Amino acid sequence: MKITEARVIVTCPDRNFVTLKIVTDDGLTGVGDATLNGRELAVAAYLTDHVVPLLIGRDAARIEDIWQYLYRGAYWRRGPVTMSAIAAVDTALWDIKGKAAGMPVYQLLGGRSREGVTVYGHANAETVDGILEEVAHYTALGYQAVRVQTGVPGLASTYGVSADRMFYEPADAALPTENVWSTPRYLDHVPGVFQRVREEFGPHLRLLHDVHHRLTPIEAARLGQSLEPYHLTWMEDPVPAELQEGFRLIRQHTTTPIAVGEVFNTIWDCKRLIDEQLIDYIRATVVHAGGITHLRRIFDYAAIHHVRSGSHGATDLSPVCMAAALHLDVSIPNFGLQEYMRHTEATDAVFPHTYHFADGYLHPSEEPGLGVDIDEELAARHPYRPAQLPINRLEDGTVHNW
Ligand code: EZ4
Ligand code: CO
Repeated sequence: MKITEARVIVTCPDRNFVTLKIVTDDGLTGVGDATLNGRELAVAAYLTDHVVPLLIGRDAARIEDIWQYLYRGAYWRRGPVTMSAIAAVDTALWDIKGKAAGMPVYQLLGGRSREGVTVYGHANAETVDGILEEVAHYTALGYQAVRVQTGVPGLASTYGVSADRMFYEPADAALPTENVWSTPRYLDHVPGVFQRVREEFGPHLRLLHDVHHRLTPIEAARLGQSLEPYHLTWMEDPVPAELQEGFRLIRQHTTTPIAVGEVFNTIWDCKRLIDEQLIDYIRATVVHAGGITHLRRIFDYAAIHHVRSGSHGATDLSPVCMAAALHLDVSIPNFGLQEYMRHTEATDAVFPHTYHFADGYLHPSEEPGLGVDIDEELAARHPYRPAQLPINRLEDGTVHNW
């Protein structure tokens, strides 16, 4: 089962995606997602120039060996570009192994640990009334968990809220748009929104909120305390996580559970957070954290520290990433929740897949491999368009975290 070819496909069916397709001499193919939102072409070049030439002639069955070869072999370890490239190779090789075995990938990971993958949707609106409508929309679709993002009075635009509610897309311009942020306005407004949502929907709906790295630890502690009466499932990315020790302070002050990890690339980014049980959910993804092989290593490490999974699932991760995530989600013992933002019709058409949503759960494909592919002819009709993520400034103009 030798690798004969690996193609890097860049396509923009409503947004940019980078996909790696590996072909073997016995005619099997596998796909892996390599999309790094706003920095797509860096990963495409890394793959084309530095990884694909190393793959040709290698045994596609040796997933772990190829992972180690690419990770250690680069010498320059870690980082989102390198780890997304390695992830794409790893994911494609798991796809090929599943096809060779005639089994869905989750069977190779130990088989099912649950009947379905509980997902959360995004209720986004400027006003509380708008949010109540959006939450009702998701509960009507069967969702058991909803992330609530709100506009903040006095701020023109806020992370997570956009005109097109179902297909929220932050990378909205060739050069970054600029938002204005005020922590005091935000901290004053958010608890009242959750009070209204709890009153309206009762105690059982699971509620989540994404702080998107904007607070300091003591500010996050205040937010966590003020949200305690509304029993959130998690408060996400309360502070930037470069300083893992910073989470100790939040933890000392609040019982609101904490989720973090969508920008993490390796187990080293979360080792202390997990060791010291400073978080409750680890949100790393297949694509940005080194593929199925490395993400499973992170989840296993989390499992022995009572930390559950909560993988990122925004629309900037392609259906290839989602397909792979579901095989992990359904098989690991410590699954928590899976984020599920729906892709647009154009994206779904380029990436035909057989995972599906029913009654608040996503179900992984039962086909051999991952159960997802890329239609290369259709992909070619959607050429790359430069698009970057916004930046954020405080009211006095200081650059802040977006
Ligand atoms: O801003 O994926 O939880 N989800 C998120 C996302 C991220 C985007 C960045 O590309 O925080 O909306
Ligand atoms: Co997030």
